[in-house]
Amino acid sequence: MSRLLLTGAGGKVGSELRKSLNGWKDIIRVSDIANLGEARDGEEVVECDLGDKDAVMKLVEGCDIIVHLGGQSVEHSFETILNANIKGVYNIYEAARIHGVKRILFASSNHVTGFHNQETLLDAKSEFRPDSMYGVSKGYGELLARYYWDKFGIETAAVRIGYCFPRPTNKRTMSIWMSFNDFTSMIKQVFETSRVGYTVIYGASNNKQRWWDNHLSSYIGWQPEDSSEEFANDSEVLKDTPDPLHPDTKYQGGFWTSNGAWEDENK
Ligand code: 15L
Repeated sequence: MSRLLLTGAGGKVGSELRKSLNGWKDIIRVSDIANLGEARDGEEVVECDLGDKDAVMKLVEGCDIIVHLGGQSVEHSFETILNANIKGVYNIYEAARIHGVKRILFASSNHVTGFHNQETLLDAKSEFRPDSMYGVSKGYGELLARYYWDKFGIETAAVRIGYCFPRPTNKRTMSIWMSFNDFTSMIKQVFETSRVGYTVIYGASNNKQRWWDNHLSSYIGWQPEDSSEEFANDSEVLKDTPDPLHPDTKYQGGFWTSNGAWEDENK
């Protein structure tokens, strides 16, 4: 009997993966802080606040592999990020250690490296240059995952997700778009390959304009099949004529780099 835990199953990406991963393992345990409704065939539903260590211990018990999407997925207050993305990711790894989970896919983000120029081709060794407290928290998650691999032998693929939505909406997201289909195939490949160790994968489809080079994780064997080119003539994309000198256009993190501190903007 194999059981996959999918955290963050109520989010935009999570709800797609909830469908596309159904039936891949005997049971998919779907979890979120939000109500996920009735369990579907092949599912167990667990409502869980990732910041609650006891609840996360119970959540992880009995699972073989984890796709950890859960947490705060955009910029927010430090307190919210602390609970969901700092305590939350620690609770997941600690529960994995206690319950013997051997491999995790951790949903990191392109905002870990958001202050790199759009002209710079990044790879898994590129320096952290977070553009938000959210990006900082994802960098923490990557470091924690690295630590749990070196010290406790728990394997992780940390995926710096670009823009995982139905379609790209502007020039920036044309470069960093990842289809749900490609994300699903990546997840399956990460858990079906013999060895992962600790690796960083940039999560983008086979787009024409690329900012990321995944050669350091090529041993995983993931080949994205979709491309943002099929949306190149969408009116939304065509009408996006960004000012090349504006920080939103200069940096990979786009408008995240020019936003002020969340605390100032939400007084
Ligand atoms: C992310 O990390 C967010 O979760 C997603 O909502 C998008 O904003 C994406 O980055 C992006 O960079 O556009």
